[in-house]
Amino acid sequence: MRRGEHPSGAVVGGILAPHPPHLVYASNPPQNEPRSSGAGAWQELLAGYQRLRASLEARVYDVLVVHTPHWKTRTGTHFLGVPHFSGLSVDPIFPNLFRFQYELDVDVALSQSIHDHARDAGLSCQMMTNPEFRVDYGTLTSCHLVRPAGDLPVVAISSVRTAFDYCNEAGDQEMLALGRATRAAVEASGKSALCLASCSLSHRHYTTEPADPEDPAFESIHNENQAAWDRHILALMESGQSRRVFDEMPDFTDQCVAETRDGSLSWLLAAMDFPEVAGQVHGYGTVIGTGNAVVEWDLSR
Ligand code: 2X7
Ligand code: FE2
Repeated sequence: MRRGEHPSGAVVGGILAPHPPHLVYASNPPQNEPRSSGAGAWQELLAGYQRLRASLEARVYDVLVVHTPHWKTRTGTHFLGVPHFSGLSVDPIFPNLFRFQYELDVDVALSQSIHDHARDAGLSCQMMTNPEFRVDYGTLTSCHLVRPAGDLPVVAISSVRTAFDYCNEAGDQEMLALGRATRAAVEASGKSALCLASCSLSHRHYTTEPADPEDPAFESIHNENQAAWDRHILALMESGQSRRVFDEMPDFTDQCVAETRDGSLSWLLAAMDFPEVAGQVHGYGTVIGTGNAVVEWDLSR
């Protein structure tokens, strides 16, 4: 959808929007307390996000809907249900890189409607109505990197534990239902939504850090098996085979110890109704050895 045209009630695009806090750190936004060393790691990913933002400038959307692996809920899927959240988000693993002062507006009406559609489809779900709730860094990082202005409301969706309690296949089936519920609620809302899967691809990572975490000499994929899977998944995305990505997800998740186990990418593919249009890979790179890609599906084409 181009500027000036404004369809009502549609998922107008989808983004694979990985959330390494390192990328926020490297960009030095005023909200983040630590200052980048400027040593220059993660250039491909930073450039990928820049290309994504340039591409999105020509598009119109009302709301970001994000599914995040770092808000893990024990019983059912939860949805932010308070109009505004603010606070300090500190990455528990990388407090040296991410201490981020946030303000987040929530589209509570859409959040509630996705919740209701999901509940009516038989999923266990709940609204998060605690105004003191601390929003997870996956949501904050992906939304910031996609749209640093922070001027649009967000719907944030937690990751339920089904894949961990049962198996990857069961988790992906639940995400299929949640994605369909998301799509139906967006269509009924009259709003145009950009959906974000906040996750990496391959996820095997180094367990030591150099003195300067931004040292580019330290960065490479953990091993060739992981790289081969990432290349394969990206080739499927680029050739419009999103259904096959979903079908192969359980194997990918297992063999890459992937963050996709938390469901974000499976949910996104279902929310987009398995597009056959090519996903545009804006960038691919590693962070502490994990594989990360910025991919955009423009569903208005
Ligand atoms: O949460 C993350 C991640 N998913 C990937 C890389 C580095 C840090 O944090
Ligand atoms: Fe993560």
